[in-house]
Amino acid sequence: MTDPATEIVFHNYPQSPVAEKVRVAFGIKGIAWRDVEIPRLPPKPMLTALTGGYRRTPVMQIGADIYCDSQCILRELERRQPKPSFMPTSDAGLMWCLSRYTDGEFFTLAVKLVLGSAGDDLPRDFAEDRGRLYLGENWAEGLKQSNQDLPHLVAQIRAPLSWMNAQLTDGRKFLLGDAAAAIDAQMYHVIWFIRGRWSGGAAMLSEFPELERWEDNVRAIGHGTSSAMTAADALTRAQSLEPNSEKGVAPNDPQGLQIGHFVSISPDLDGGEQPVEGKVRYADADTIGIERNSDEAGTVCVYFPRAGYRVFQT
Ligand SMILES: N[C@@H](CCC(=O)N[C@@H](CS)C(=O)NCC(=O)O)C(=O)O
Repeated sequence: MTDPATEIVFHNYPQSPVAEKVRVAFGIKGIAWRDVEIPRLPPKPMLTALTGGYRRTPVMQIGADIYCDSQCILRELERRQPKPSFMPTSDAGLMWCLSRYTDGEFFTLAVKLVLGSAGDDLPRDFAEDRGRLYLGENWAEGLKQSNQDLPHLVAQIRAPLSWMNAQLTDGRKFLLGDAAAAIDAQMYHVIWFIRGRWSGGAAMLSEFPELERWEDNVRAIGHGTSSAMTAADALTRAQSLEPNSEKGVAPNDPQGLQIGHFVSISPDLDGGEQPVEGKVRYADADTIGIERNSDEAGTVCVYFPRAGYRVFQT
């Protein structure tokens, strides 16, 4: 029987590219996980009860420990199950730096391309939600601009695709060699999104045969094994358990954080998102964990990456 305190519960929906990144990561490690399908649009009351307000996709839950953002999720998976490693070469530091590009600029370019080319075909509520999330307050203007800028956006995406194609011309199976790595999942999710959701995706990618071969290899990794779970069961699980993770703040915290400080955390960009509040339980250079209490979820610890998030002391 699987232990509810250690079982991986993954809150996601099938169309989410960022969730696809983590599903491939589950495949790399051969992980068994529980699949909680969340709504594509807010409100997501069962999810935000766990996270304290964070509404993006995906979120990973292990008992009463809640991991927000795929960066945080991958790091935690690597910590809990080091083998096979997400970092099969000795370049882990460089690979984490490179992932800030795949998850940041590269993903944003793909979002602009997909939203911009869909134009008026986007359902109104979806356009409003994703426009505000990714393009800021003036999202309607941003959508129009992306629509006019499509050839430029394609050029920005085509350049890194050509670099990856060149990297693969020696016949290697994955970007770093024979073993799949986190960077395969981190690059792949953007390409999966472009191929699946942009009408010109297949034609653009057909320019890059090595990349298409690599896509097949990543697809063949699969997603590990999953079985469905209801959001209500996931919430009950959090409520019935206590956070399990380490307590402590690493030396030299640049914001002077200490255990018990009351903070609020939000993505370091203007997506109009609700900050998450709680008391510091854990903080180091790359992760912060805050403890929260609520009737619905009991006591949980909610984790965010430090890179890309702003921590306010309240
Ligand atoms: N930095 C976040 C980005 C997550 C993200 O933007 N996910 C998209 C889905 S692919 C999202 O949340 N869209 C809005 C939603 O699902 O409500 C991560 O790496 O997890």
